[in-house]
Amino acid sequence: MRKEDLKLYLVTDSDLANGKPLAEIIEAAIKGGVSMVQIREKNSTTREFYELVMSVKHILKVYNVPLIVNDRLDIALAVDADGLHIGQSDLPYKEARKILGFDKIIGLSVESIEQAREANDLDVDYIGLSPVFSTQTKSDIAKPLGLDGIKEIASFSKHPCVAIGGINKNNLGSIIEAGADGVALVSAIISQEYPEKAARELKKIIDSIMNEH
Ligand code: TZP
Ligand code: MG
Repeated sequence: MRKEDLKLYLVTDSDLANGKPLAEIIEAAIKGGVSMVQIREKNSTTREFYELVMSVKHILKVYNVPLIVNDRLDIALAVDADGLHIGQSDLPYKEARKILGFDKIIGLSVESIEQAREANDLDVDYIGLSPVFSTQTKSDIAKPLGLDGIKEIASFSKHPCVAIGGINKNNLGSIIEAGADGVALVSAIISQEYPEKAARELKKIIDSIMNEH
């Protein structure tokens, strides 16, 4: 996996798509600069989740953007996704790696400094720092890590770090300044009327800050 792929990471939630097909939003977002996409569905049946991933897979292929499946190793395998994203209550990382092999990307969410330290002993491809700020999008979130948490984790983590939770155009710059390699967002792209424009605006901020350093 290329660290640059984490720069602007779109995580989906079809409940927030205002009825628009996810494939349409994803294509627009990629045109605007999204560099990686995670399909995350918490209110779908297995079949719906599978069909949704199949319906967006070709778009990601055309644009050469990695496709990551949230939590569901079986679906990641079935659709031959580029990777899997797991959290602290999902299948243990080592089991997921055993089944997926080293050709696939595995990302792991960490919700504390301690968990980020533990992740240094795992050969995950990236860690998700979750959440950086509070958010309406996910209900069962841990205590926000804040910018200080991001700074601290980025200073010792041997893995690329992507921050998630409550990120928008107004606070995104501060997260990159704190040392994150990228930002993962749901509502700041998915629920926007013009996802391409939204993604372009976010990407511009990231690039301007990364180019300064
Ligand atoms: N994990 C931690 S916070 C979150 C997830 C999936 C939701 C982020 O959504 P938003 O709309 O970008 O705050
Ligand atoms: Mg999970």
